[in-house]
Amino acid sequence: MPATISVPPQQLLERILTLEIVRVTERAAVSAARLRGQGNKVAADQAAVDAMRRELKKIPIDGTVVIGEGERDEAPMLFIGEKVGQGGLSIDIALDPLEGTTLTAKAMANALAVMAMAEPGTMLNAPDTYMDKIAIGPGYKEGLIDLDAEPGDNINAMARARGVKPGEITALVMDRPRHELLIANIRKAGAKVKLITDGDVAGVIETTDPATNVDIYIGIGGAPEGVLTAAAIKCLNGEIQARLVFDPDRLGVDKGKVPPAEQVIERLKSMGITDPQKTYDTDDLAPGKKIIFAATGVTDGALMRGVRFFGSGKRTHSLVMTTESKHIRFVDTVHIEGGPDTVIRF
Ligand code: VTB
Repeated sequence: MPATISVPPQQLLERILTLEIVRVTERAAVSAARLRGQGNKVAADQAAVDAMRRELKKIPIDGTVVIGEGERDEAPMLFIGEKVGQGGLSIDIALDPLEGTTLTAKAMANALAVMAMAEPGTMLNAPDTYMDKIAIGPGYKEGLIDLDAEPGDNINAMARARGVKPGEITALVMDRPRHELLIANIRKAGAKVKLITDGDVAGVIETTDPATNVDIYIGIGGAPEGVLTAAAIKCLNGEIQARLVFDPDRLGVDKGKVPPAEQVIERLKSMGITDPQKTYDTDDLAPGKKIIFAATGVTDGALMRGVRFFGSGKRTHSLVMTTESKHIRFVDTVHIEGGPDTVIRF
């Protein structure tokens, strides 16, 4: 009798999709990585999108993109509402085929291909606007940080909780004019500021890894990235608080640079968000009990190595984790090209 493997349906998500999701982020990362350092972020993004879409077709899911490359009209592929997969288990998908297009175009650290899957209706349908965020790793009591508190108060709370002086706390912030005061206030409290030019999904995840020395993430980044980050933070037992931002003054940009507030508010309503000022916590952003998060490094980063190309193939480094099993897997894959006689060296 041939052996059969049966997986109870309630474990399908974790057992089968954990590897499938990595195949998808790996493919996107490899395609984007081929265009590293060429100064063309649009081409790198497109390559990642095409690869992710091709790979998603092979997965046994009835998937709906809830966080994607934008609206159907503006994004030809992987737009919000797009159906993906071969058919099967109903799943919502949040994705960013290339988180850090500029980082990739400039061959700078921390570009990722990212994806999260969850049961239908269990990830916030966030619009393509901005989000004020504060996040920390696991092990702290709830309510330690507060999105509305002064940066110094959050730093002091972290320092007390860790039993160290504020000078030993490092906050990660995106280097933007809108954060000038924030950065000054964090430094005034005595803490260190690590600045990143882009890529706050990787930035927030850094807070969960003691090896990075990053304790807290603070600042305004993308809203879709906020949901992806919440999915990751939830798998890691960390905490994120966030609120949508679309006021040009707060973003430090000229009016005209972002859609008018009325337009954003209408759009929020159509997505089911009636209170634009709401403060979201991790469970509001990613309420799912079954979430899988995966990311593959495109360029080298604090958490993962970027794609390495060698004579007969390439090697990728990914992170995959779920809310269910609390396993954090780093997947190191060697992809061999060529036939059975290929000399495998990596
Ligand atoms: C944010 C951030 C992303 O782009 O969306 C940023 O969340 C864009 O911010 O991680 P600006 O408009 O201020 O440049 C990333 O850094 C990369 O997609």
